[in-house]
Amino acid sequence: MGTGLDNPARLALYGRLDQMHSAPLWAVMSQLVTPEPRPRCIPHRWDYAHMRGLLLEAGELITAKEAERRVLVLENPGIRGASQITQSLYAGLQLIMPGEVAPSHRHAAAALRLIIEGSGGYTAVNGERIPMTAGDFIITPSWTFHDHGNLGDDPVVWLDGLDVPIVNLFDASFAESDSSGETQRIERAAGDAHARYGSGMLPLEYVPEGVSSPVFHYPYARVLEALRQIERARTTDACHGVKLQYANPATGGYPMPTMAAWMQLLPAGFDGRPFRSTDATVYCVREGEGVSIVGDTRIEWRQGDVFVATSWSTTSHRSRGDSVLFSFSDRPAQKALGLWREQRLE
Ligand code: 1HN
Repeated sequence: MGTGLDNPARLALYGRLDQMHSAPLWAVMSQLVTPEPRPRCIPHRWDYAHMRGLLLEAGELITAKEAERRVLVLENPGIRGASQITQSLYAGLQLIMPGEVAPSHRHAAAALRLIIEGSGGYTAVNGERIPMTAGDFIITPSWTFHDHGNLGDDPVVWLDGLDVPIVNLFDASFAESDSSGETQRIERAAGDAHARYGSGMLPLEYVPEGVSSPVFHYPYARVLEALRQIERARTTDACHGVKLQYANPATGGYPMPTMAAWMQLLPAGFDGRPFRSTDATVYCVREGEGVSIVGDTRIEWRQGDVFVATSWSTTSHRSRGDSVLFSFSDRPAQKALGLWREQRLE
């Protein structure tokens, strides 16, 4: 469609519209309303071995306390400077050294964490101290106080995922430090929530008012056991292998309103069929190695690597040995807004 940029009378009008903080829709409409997603983000992989070296270097130069959070932001190469890994999500790699403390604070943005390495780390969420073990999935729902520490002898590293770009899209950001101190007083034993919800029972006092899971900690050992059990009992999905979704045990729904997360097992030699969905997805390789094809990009991955598949780009996964992939996306937000679509291309 001609937009009239070659027409002097039209151009003159556009100039006067511009002075009035106005613009002709017909000149921009095809950019606003595309026939299908046209992400500015691109598929990309962050090599863990390389990023780990940089993270440890940062560990020598700045303390967790001074930084508040010592994190290397994973910036999508298509939108550098935006502190975003996708159009709607933030991701980063966080390091906490033995004896360090990352002080307690809270914010409107919700966070999830996948522990990559180290033991002896903990995060306290709303008065509950959660031990961090490699592979564990931990959530920090919106406006919950959280602080981190490392009581062990080794560096602890994890992947952070936050819905910061969604919060900022709505101009709904609030944040504050914890006036009661740097480290939360522990009010509930770790595992309290598991004792209540892991049984499949609901506590009598349970009131289904929260929008987020009352369980903040999903230990890896249990997830791996479940994946293995399902692998033995059923055929694997042609696109996704054996894939489990982290759930709010009180509702069966997503753990948080904006973000979903999964762990999937790709058995040795898995050669997945292609699929695509509107939720750009961040993967972190928990175990093994393989190759994913995302659109025209071939991504070779191994343990610790983080890679991102963009919205609506045809994706397929292949695994050499047994592999385990963690992933997260904004699927619950898209579903709540009636926007989410997926397609299997078998
Ligand atoms: C945050 O609070 C943490 O608590 C990590 O560990 C990353 C990125 C943006 C904003 C807040 C944390 C963050 C963050």
